[in-house]
Amino acid sequence: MIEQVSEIFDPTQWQDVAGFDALTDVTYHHDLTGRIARVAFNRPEVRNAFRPHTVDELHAALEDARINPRIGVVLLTGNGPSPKDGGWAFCSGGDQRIRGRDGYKYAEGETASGIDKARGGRLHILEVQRLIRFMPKVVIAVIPGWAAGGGHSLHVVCDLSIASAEHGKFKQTDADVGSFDAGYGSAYFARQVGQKAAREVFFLAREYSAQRALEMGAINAVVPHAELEALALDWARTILTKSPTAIRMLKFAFNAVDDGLVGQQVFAGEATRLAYGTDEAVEGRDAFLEKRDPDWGPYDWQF
Ligand code: S0N
Repeated sequence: MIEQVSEIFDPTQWQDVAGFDALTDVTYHHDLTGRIARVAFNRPEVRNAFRPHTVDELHAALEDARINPRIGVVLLTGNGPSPKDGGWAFCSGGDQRIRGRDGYKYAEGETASGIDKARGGRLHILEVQRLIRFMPKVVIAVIPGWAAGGGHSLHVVCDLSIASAEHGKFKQTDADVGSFDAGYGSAYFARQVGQKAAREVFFLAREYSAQRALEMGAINAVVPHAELEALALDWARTILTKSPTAIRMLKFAFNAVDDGLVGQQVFAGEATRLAYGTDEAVEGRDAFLEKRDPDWGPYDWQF
């Protein structure tokens, strides 16, 4: 039996992932078919705030899920409740105790051995955002409690979001703490909920409920707390019945309109990959390798 990492985590549904047994700040599991990944913040005593080491682990687990061809859906969530006060969180953003003038620092005693100190000041949570955005798999934010600050931004960048009816709460504290996500966290959020609503969320920095988030179009579903992870698994299993190529092309199509030339590059890369699978492209390659002119005769100029 694997460890009960969160009160609403069902250990009978999950298995540990080889090579990830030394994680401290996140937990990482695969479902029993090896096709769904669950990555969870594991610092419930600070509402799952991330320090640089948390982000390193988060990135490593998500990257492992990205490159695993069996995995089709990733659930990103937060373990809980807090042993201090019973509070729940998805993620409360950057750990404010160790934020310096030039970014987030490894606090004394928190430096992971072997990690280059020069990496400590980077806002590398943005690399995690890009990993979620560009991985050709569906990432679902499973929100059991607070999504605040940079944690709010992470749910924004996920493909789908579902939240606990009882504990799911949202707040964009960036302007309260002199920090701001001027990228996906704000501008893309405005694409989701509209300019007026997004500006209200950031400029007033008030708490809003899961129900209000649903009404704004910021999330996809609100469910009883005890059913949250079961619903996430149900949605993941439904997605896994779909065509993987259709899902990846659709995700990149949804992204492309907001991602400029990078969005076009990602979508175009997939188009090229698909084209490589045609006889026509094989003829082009073979003609070069055989030092002859290509014979495009069999290939029509389709309309
Ligand atoms: C989440 C809040 C609203 C929960 O309130 P609640 O339930 O009343 O709990 P508290 O008593 O406040 O908290 C319980 C314990 O947890 C600690 N704690 C909570 N959040 C943090 C945190 N972020 N850092 C460190 N500790 C935290 C509390 O201190 C308390 O501990 P004890 O019991 O010891 O007192 C509420 O907690 C809250 O407002 N939290 C702060 C939210 C916040 O402002 N986060 C930072 C916002 N900024 C970022 O995240 C920047 C992120 C970033 O790196 C970035 C940079 C550039 C571009 C993009 C981003 C990006 O956004 O991704």
